[in-house]
Amino acid sequence: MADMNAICQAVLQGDRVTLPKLVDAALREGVSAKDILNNGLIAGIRRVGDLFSKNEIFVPEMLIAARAMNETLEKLQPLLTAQGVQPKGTVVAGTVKGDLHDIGKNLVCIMVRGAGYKVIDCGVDCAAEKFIAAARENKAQAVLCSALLTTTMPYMKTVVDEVKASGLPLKVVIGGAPVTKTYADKIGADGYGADANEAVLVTEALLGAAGPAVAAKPKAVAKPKAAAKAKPKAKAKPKAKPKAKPKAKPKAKAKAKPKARARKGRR
Ligand code: B12
Repeated sequence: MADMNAICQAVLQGDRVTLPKLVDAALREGVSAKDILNNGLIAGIRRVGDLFSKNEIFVPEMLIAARAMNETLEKLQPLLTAQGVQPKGTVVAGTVKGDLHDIGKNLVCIMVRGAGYKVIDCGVDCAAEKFIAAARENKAQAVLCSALLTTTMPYMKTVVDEVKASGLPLKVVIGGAPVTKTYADKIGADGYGADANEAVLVTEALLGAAGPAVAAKPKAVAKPKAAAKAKPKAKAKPKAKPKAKPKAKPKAKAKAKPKARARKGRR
């Protein structure tokens, strides 16, 4: 019998060998691509997002999981289209003008795409006009804007202002290392996310999570072995215990979520 929990687990482990085999087996058994997407793949990538938010896995594990998920999604895409599964919405994403950092933005794109949205990646060094043109062309509902430099962060206000001036029904969500919830509120952005998982949660909150690709809650899934191996023993801590290194100035929306990753230059 098709094992959705095993698919979920394979995403979590980033296991590019086992995952397509499990998906093929499930398809052969007659499970719909939509069920595989919702109850296996999305459930798995959500778990990845949760663990990432809790600092229980880190960027490399998240990228490995996302790569396995994306490869499988590409394979499932024709079947999903044939079965009439529509994306939950469309967003455009990019790093603002003057800024070439794209690792965080790419993670955001991967996770939001994994959550069932169509993501138009505008790349780096994006002027407001580029975001707006892409949103107009693709009938997007939101702009996800990233900045990593304190010198480029103020350009997010230009994006917010120009989006408002465009008259398009677009939400603007911002994020990136120097960005805070307070700053997002100050410039009139509609949403802020501290990491790629929050990018998904905020997008869902603003655009609505309901739709054809809503994932069921995953069953208990073990942490990826790679993550456990990668961490030094000293770092291992019981799940319920609060994090040892809270940030001096936590982001307002981050629900006291500290970042264990070194973030020099973060405000
Ligand atoms: C890698 C890196 C580079 C690479 C970028 C490669 C690439 N393809 O991205 C290169 C070498 C090109 C680079 C160049 C520069 N860099 Co640099 N760089 C970094 C570094 C080390 C890591 C950034 C990173 O990828 N982090 C990992 C990702 C996963 O985290 P993240 O980007 O924060 O994204 C997460 C969240 O913020 C959030 N998020 C991000 N975007 C969005 C968007 C939305 C909508 C949401 C909801 C969430 C969200 O989700 C992500 C995933 O969880 C940082 C140091 C640091 N600790 O951050 C410096 C850093 C950002 N760089 C810095 C500087 C100064 C520069 C340069 C100016 C250096 C120079 N003198 O040339 C240039 C600027 C070039 C330019 N015009 O952009 C400074 C910025 C200081 C400041 N306060 O402004 C930093 C902080 C280093 C430092 N401590 O001084 N850099």
